[in-house]
Amino acid sequence: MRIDIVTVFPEYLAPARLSLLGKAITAGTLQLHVHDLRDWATDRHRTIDDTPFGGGPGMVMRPDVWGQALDDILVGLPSDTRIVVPTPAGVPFTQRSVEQYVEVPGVILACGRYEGIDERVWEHFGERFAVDQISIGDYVLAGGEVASLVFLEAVARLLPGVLGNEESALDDSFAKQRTGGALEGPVYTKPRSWRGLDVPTVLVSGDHGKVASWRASESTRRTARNRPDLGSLRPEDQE
Ligand code: 6GU
Repeated sequence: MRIDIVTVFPEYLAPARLSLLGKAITAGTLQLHVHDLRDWATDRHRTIDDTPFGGGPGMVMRPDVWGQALDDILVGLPSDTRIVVPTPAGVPFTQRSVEQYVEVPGVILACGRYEGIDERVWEHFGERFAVDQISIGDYVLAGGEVASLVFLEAVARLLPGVLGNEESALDDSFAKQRTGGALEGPVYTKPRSWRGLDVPTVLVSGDHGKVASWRASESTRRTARNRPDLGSLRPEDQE
């Protein structure tokens, strides 16, 4: 899968080359291209923003600069490349979204800063490409870079061969294979007794059936406590 990221802070994406993501890049499973938006500015000061029409605080990123950047990056890319715009005003980004992006050949992440990007950019490119405005949660970040790292890591770990243990993705919180997409329960390792606290005995019983049903009930309990909103997504709760 090819991912292009356009940003005014290319150094912000340095962590994308570490750990699991770094390995996926080295292995060729993930092709990552980070672009500096200012390379498409046309003036001596490399200006990429201006004051908002209609007034108000802050600055808005210019459509001409973004337009030229996206034109150049899109040359030769497949027509089913998706343009993803991280913004607090976007559609919630969920594990369901992640599973869909894994299937596409490529994504361009357009990182806005300041008050955002001139909306005409998306009107224009939306005629030829799918443009998805996504939000990673109900809080406001200073720009799309951190959200792009979130996107990258969530998608890359589902690419074939990226996770060391392919099965561990199936067990994850929100994994679709888990009934109703519930949360993962607690986990334990050695030592069996630590500071007076013992590992639940069922986990050392050797009874795989009992272990599985204990884990299922812990998962249900944790989901009800931490995410009562997910409870209503369980198939048995739907009419
Ligand atoms: Cl995707 N971008 C920004 N700038 N802020 C956010 C966000 C994205 N998701 C939540 N807040």
